[in-house]
Amino acid sequence: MQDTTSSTGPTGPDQQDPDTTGRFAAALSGLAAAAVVLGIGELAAALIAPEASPFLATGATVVDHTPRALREFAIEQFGTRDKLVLFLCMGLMMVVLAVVAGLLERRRPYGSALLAGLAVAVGVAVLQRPNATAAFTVPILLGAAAGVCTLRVLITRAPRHAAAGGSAEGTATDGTDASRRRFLGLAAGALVLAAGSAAAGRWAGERARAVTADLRRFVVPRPQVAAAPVPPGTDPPVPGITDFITPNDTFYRIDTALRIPALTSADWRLRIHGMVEREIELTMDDLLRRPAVEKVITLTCVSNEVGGDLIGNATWIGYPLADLLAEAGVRPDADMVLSTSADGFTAGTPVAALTDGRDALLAVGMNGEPLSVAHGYPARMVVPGLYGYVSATKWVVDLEITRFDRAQAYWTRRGWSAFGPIKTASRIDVPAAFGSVAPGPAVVAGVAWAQHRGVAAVEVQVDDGPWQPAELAPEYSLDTWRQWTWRWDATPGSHTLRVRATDGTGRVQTEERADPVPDGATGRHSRTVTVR
Ligand SMILES: Nc1nc2c(c(=O)[nH]1)N[C@H]1C(S)=C(S)[C@@H](COP(=O)(O)O)O[C@H]1N2
Ligand SMILES: [Mo]
Repeated sequence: MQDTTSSTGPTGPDQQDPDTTGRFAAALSGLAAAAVVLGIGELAAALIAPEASPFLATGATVVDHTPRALREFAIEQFGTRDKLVLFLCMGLMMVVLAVVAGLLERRRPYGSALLAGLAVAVGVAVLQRPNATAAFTVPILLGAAAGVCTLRVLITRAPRHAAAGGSAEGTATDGTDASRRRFLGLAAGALVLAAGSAAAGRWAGERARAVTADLRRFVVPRPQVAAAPVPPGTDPPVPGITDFITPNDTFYRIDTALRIPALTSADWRLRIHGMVEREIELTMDDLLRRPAVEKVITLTCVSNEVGGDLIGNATWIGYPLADLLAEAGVRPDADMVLSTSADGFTAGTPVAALTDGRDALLAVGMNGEPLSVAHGYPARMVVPGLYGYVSATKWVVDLEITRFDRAQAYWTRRGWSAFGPIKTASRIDVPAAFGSVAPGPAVVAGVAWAQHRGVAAVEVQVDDGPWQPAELAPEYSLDTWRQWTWRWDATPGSHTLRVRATDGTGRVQTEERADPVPDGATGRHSRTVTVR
C-alpha cells in the first residue's frame, strides 16, 4: 500500500519514546471495545428485558453482595446519591479494566480473554436477578462478542513503530500519519457505534420504563373477599422445606416471550367476544371498579419434570372470570375460552373450568403486589387445577369464546395436549440432593400437589421397604400444595428415599414414568442419600 501523506516517519513525542503511541493506541482500543460492549449490551437488553442490562444487573448484584455495614455507611455518606456513587465507581473500574485489556492485547489476545472472563462474571450476575431466564445472558454475550471483535480489529490496525533493529510485523504497523489516521478513524467508528446503539437502546427502553413507572403507581385493589388466613402449621419447621407461599422474586417464570410485553394499565384492554350474547371490552378502570377477591392458588408448569421446581403458590388478587363470562353471556355450544396475550401467545381453557365454581381469576395482584412485568402485568389468568400452558395467560388482552374443534392454542399446535389438568405429584425437598445425613432420627420433608382434587395422603418408602405414611401439614384448600414431613430412623449406608401422594379422589400417584410432553410428567420422585 502506498502512503503518500507522510514519509518522514514518526514525529513528535514518539521519537523520544517509541512505545508511547503503542500504549495510547492500545488503551484507546480497550476503551472503544468496552464502550461497544456497553452500547450493544444495553441495546440488546432494551430489546429483551430491561433487567438484563449488563451494567444495571452488575450494579444490582454488587449492591446485593455488599456487606450491610458498608451499604449503610454508603447511604449515610452519600444519601440519595449512593447509586450515582456506585455507578461512578463502576465506571471507573470499567475504564481501568478497559485500559488494562487494551494494553494486554498488544502481544497476545489476553485482553480479549479478560473481556470474555468479565462477560462470564457479568452473565452470572445477570442470572442472579429476580425472574432471570437464560435469555438474560444474551445482551452481555452479544456485547462481549462485539467488544472482542472491536478490540481485535483495532489492535491489529494500531500504528506500531519500528523497534531498534527491525520493523514490527503486519501491514499497518508503520507509525505513519496515514496509518494513525486510519486507526483513529476506526476507533472513532467504534465509539460512534457504541454511542449509537446505547442511544437506540435508550429509545427502545423508554416504553419498558413507562411500564415500570406505571407499575409503581398501580394500586392493587383491596379484596372485598379476603383469602382465608393461612393456618399455623402449613409451614412445618424443617430447614430446607419449600415455603407454603412462594415469594414473588423466586416464583418460577415460564413463557415464550424473548422480549417481555410492555403494556401499561392505561393501554390495557380486555376484549371478550366470539360465541357470546354480547361482546364486551374492559379497561383497567372498568375492572378496578368491580369487587376484587383474593385466593391462594398453586400454579404448575406442564414442563415440570418429576422432582422439578416449576411450581409456585401465591396469594392472587383479581376478578372471578366466571362473572366476566356471565356478563358476556357464553353460548351453550361453546366449550373453549381462547385467551391471547399482548404478544400473541394463546391458551385454550375449557369453559367448564372457568364456570364450575372454582376460583378461576383474572389476576392483577400477586402476594399483595402488582403482578411483576415478568408475571403478566397488568393482568393475567390463574386457573386452579390446570397447567399454566392451557390456562395462565399473562399480559392477557383477549378472550375468544369458541370451541375445541374450531381453535387450537399455541402449545397444542406444537404437539402438546389440548387439555392440561394437573397430575398428582410429590417432591422430596429434604434431605437435599447428594446430601448426607447423620445416623439416627432424621426428617424427610417436601411438598405434594393435586390441584382442585386435593392431597389426601403422602407416603415415603426407603429402599424397597414398605410405604409409610408421612405427616401432612393442614390443608389450606384443594387448590394448594401440601407440605409433608416424615420421621426417619436413618441407618448407615446409602439409601433411596421415594415419595408418592394420593389425591382427594383416592387415586395414588402413578409410578409409571412419562415425559412432560404431551400432558405432564409422571413417575415418583426419589432421592439417594448417604447416611454416615
Ligand atoms: N403470555 C404468555 N402467558 C403464559 C405463557 C407464555 O408463554 N406467554 N406461558 C404459560 C405457562 S407454560 C406457564 S407454566 C405459566 C407460568 O407463569 P409464571 O411465569 O407467572 O410462573 O404462564 C403461562 N402463561
Ligand atoms: Mo408451563
